[in-house]
Amino acid sequence: MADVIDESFEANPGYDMGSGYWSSIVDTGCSIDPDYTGVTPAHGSQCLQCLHGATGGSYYALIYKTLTVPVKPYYIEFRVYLVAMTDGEAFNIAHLLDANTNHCGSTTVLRSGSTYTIRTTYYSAGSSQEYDNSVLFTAGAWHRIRILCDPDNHIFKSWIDDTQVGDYTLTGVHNESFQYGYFGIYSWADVGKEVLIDGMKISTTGWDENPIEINVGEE
Ligand SMILES: [Ca+2]
Repeated sequence: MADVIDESFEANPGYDMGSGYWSSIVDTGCSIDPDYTGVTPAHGSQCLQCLHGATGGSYYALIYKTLTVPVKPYYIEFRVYLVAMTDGEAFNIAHLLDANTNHCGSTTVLRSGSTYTIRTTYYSAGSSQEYDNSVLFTAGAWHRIRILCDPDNHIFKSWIDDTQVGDYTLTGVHNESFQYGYFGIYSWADVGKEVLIDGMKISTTGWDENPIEINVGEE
C-alpha cells in the first residue's frame, strides 16, 4: 500500500477520490465546498473551503474518512491556507484517530496577538507531545504541513514547508494506527472564519514530491 489518500480537490464537482469516498460533518450555518476557487489554490484550480458560520455551541465544517484498515506508519501532507484569525482563536484543522477512536495526532493553528503558531501533536495512551512553531506560519498564504508517524520505529516528526519543526522519539505505549482522519475546521473558531485545504496525501511509504530524507528504522 502506498497512497492511502490522494486528494487535490480537482474534480468538478466534488472530490478526486470519488463522490462516496469522503463524508462530511457540517453544522448549521457552516459549509464546505470542494470546488472553491476564491483563493488561488496550492494545487490545480480548486481547493476545499471549510467555512464556520455557526452562531454558538459546537461547530464543525470538515470532511473525514474512515479507512478500511488501520494504517502505520503514516506520511501525511496537506496544504493549508487561513484567510484570517482573531487574537485568541485556535483552529483544529486536522485530527487523526485510531481504530478505537483514541487520538493519534493533530494539527492546530493558534493566534496570540500578532503571532500565529502552528502546533503538531502526537498522542499516546492519554499523554501528548506538542511541537509549536510561531516563526514560519502566517495567515493569507499557503503552507505545506507534513507529518510522519511511525510508532513501530518510535518516530514522530513534523515539517512546515520544508523546515522540520517537530522530532519526538516515541516512548512507552504508542501502538496507535491511524484509521479515522478529519480535515477542516472544528471548534474554537469565531463565526465567519474559514480554512482552505489542498494537495492532501496520506501514504504508508513516503512523499513522492520534494522528498525529505527519512531513515525509518535506523533511529
Ligand atoms: Ca486543488
